Amino acid sequence: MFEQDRIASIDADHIRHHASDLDHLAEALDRRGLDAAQVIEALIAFDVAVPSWALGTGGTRFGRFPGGGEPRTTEEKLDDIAAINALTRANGAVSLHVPWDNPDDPGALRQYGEQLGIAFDAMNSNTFQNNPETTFDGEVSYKFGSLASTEPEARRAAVEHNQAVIDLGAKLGSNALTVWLADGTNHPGQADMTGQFERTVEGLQAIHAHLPDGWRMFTEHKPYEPAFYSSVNQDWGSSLLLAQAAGDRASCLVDLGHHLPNANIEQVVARLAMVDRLGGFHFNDSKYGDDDLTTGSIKPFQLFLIFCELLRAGGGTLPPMAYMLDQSHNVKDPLEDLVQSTEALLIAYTQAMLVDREALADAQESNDAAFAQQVLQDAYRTDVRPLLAEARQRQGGALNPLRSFRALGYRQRCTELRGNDAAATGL
Ligand code: PSV
Ligand code: MN
Repeated sequence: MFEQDRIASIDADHIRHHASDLDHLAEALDRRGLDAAQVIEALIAFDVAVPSWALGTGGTRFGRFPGGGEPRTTEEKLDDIAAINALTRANGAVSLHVPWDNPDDPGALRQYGEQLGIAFDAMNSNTFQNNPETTFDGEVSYKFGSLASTEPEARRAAVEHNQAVIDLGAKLGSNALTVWLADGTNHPGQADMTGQFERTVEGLQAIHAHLPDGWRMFTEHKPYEPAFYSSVNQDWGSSLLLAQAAGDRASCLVDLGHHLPNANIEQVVARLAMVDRLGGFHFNDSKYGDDDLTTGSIKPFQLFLIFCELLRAGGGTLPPMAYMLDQSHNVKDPLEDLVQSTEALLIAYTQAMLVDREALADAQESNDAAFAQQVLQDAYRTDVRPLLAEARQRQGGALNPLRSFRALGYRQRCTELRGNDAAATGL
């Protein structure tokens, strides 16, 4: 991967300015009664998993413009994650999607991950596409749904696929399964919506019963696409009902793009955390729908407010759950986009740590809306980037991961090695 002294030599010209920016910020925080050292420690502990399906160029149904040097195998996907993790020190895990990733030798892949310092986060099943193994080469189809299907063979295939994904994950050292279903309808009257939901509950219960000790499962909701009239798991209410019915180790996963326009996502987060059924996140950003854009690039204030709710739920610390990215990179280099998203997450998290939570609680208690807003804005308007840089530096990472990624020429080397036409599996 990258040699440590190369990362350090790129930063050598910038280290003096970084030190003075950090001193200045630490002093300002100190005046506000905040301890920069504590924030840096929390940042060092934070990690967000990279989705294996987002390491190649994405596309839309209108086309795809590959960028060159894309990973050809799951191993090469891990190489890419290890490359950015060497710089960000916050991407030490991968979230696999089966069968887009379907290792012949899970033990060897696990070992490969260990060598690179990459762990296996939540596994993702796929019953939104037929695949020869689980749908027996066309004998069974998910065209009219998977867990919700009226066809018993399709439901059985979907349950068995999810159970097989759990078995594979157990061999890799993962401990969670995310279930996102495309099940729904395109036309009013096409299906009995109650029947669909009841069948889905039955399937999720069978999958839940298969979880090994220490495993969790997540239900991921989404209002539309690919189903455009109704989705079985369309919002956080349905997701909560499904998780509660599935079993006590099931909770809800919130993908930031899976809400109808202008939904108050921070409130969704607060509600699910309150009933102890918030299991994890797929971070991304959106303008209109499930746009899968760079995290924090469109609504950074919303991201900050989500982290405020998470800290509220954790009594000042981030609750342990599955923090993952889920994006599609259509015009940017996927690795650069992931680096920028990771930075945006860390910024939002840091700003949330700077909120004077006592002052906010007092303002809320006394209905002082103006002061409550000021407390939030004091934190949100702080440029916290020197704290992030310091956290990375202390772990051997880069002061500025994007600058270093370009200077190290990783993409050029991948293109030489993998070619211009390599296409990663995934979206
Ligand atoms: C669906 O849009 C989703 O957000 C789910 O997490 C899928 O598993 C992923 O994208 C990839 O299709
Ligand atoms: Mn998702």
